[in-house]
Amino acid sequence: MKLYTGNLSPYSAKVRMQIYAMGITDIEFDLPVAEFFSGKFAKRSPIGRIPVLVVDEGVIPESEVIAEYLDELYPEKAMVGTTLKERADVRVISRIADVYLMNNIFMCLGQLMPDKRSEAVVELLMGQVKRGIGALENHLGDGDFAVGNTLTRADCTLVPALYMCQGSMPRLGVDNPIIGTTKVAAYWEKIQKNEFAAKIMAEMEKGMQDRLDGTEAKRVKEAIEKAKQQA
Ligand SMILES: N[C@@H](CCC(=O)N[C@@H](CS)C(=O)NCC(=O)O)C(=O)O
Repeated sequence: MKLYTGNLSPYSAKVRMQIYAMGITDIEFDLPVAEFFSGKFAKRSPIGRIPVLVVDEGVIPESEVIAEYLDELYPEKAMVGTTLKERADVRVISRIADVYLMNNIFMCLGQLMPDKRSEAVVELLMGQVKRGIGALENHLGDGDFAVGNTLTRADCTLVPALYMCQGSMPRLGVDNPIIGTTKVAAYWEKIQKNEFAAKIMAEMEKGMQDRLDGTEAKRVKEAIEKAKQQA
């Protein structure tokens, strides 16, 4: 199997965290750089976004669907909890992180440049994130992890989402909404010490560093030139 993934992509980081935590070693990580950065990735996967899992029968897009596929492929290592209610809780928290946090922050990233920013867009989307953080505050349990006392898919989705709340929202001129919460703040402090959480956060940091210092741009330019020569 192959996972099309990028260091900086929070949706990819979520799937990588699950792969590391499940101890899956037969998935190669790759990204067709020229295609992805020139808007031609839809040739590989019609949704045109990463992550994408490539399996023998074809491609599987959407991080949440890939996460469930991996759980079903390796049921003995599945990360969705044990009891029916626990499994529902994992799905609810994963959806809060994905739909209400990550998606809204991600859509707002086009507003990062203060001189080109639409404050109305920022207000709309960041308002949704703050509401999502409120929902998370009400749904987090009292155990060591997001749901109960074991690492689940809920943690894999929450880590990149909270990482973005902390890192990206201040860059949009909005306070980090984790500050001022009780359960979310305590959870966030604790989960960052988990080895798999720490690993994907380091990868996202590296992706950000590559973007800021021009390494990514250089890699993209070289890949596009190579693709042109091969065409
Ligand atoms: N709902 C999707 C979102 C994936 C997504 O938006 N990925 C971003 C990178 S983090 C992407 O590929 N963006 C490229 C684009 O929008 O063209 C998922 O959960 O996998």
